[in-house]
Amino acid sequence: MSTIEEKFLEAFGEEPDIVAAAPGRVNLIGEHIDYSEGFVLPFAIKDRTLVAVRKRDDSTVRIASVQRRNKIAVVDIKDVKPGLKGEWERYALGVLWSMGVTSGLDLIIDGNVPLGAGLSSSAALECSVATAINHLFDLGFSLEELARLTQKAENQYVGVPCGIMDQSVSLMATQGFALLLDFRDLSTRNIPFDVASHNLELLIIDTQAHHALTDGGYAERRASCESVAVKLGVKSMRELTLNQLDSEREQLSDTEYLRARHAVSEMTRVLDCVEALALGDFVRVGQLLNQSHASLRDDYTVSCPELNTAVDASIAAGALGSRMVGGGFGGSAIALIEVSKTAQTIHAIEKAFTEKDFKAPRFFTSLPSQGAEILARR
Ligand code: GAF
Repeated sequence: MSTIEEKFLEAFGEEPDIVAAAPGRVNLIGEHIDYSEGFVLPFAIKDRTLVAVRKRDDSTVRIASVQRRNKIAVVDIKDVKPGLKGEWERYALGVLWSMGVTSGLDLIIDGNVPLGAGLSSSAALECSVATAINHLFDLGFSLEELARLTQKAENQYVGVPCGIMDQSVSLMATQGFALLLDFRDLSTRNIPFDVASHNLELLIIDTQAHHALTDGGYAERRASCESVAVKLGVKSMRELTLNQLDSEREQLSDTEYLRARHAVSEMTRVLDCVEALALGDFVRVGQLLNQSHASLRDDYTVSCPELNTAVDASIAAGALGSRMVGGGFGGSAIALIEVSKTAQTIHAIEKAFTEKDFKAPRFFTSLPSQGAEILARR
């Protein structure tokens, strides 16, 4: 297999100035609370997106993708603003826009983060480009600033109303650790996540059910949390307790109450999970994963039949815990399982999917991996 430098040379006839990489992620726990100033506990997966970039002397931007047979998108950097039509390359162009790039570039993208599986292939793409550009032009943005700029690209340029979790972990993760992120101030803490030495593994189940944050369900959940905050006179769900929510319930619609109950209870589960990990209590971690899934399914209603089937089948096959991850409405679930039960869990999930006539799921596993980095520079 040729290197990304060779692929760049093939596409553009010259060598790149810089090569960067950024990973996808799974979120162990803390779902749909990044936009409510909550805590989350994701880790970077081993699959990542690579980008090779070269400066040009004019204002042309050319972007090729190995996965799309080197189809090259060509635009003038002066035209790169929200509203410009395009396809996948908008994720890269949005980052150039949010970082204020004004000169021409050639870029080639190559990656193996599964697309549409809820494993943040878009954040991996954005963060690889942001990392390369930051170093190529010596812009000196901190990781926190890069997280905000890549989120801005996705919100304002691509038009997806995502929070900032995926970009943050793709940029800031450290190998061997899950990343506790506090969205009040974007502060972080590395939490050792060593499943292997407990003979456990985290199975990632891509349900292959459609997942798109642009479909409206995601924005609707965000809006519910915002309206609860306004009605109860707080800045975000972070300031609420379950007691307070119960005592002020009559001010909220039933749906708002349930959405807020998920957000408030999920924040507690994240902190409980950090505590359980510190004690090496994976049985407790499993219980918290199960509770998180039930809350996302019943209170936040962002699950779907395929995700529920994957979770139920994992638990029936002996998983310590299982839950949907990411935005929901499709995408992936995770199951915390004993390594010796991997084959039987996979078999049980496949069987349940066949019985329900669902598309066959795909399985992955990953240890916590390294966040974005520069791989080469000339
Ligand atoms: C998606 C979003 F992009 C994240 O910001 C986060 O809200 C997640 O859904 C749900 O936890 O991945």
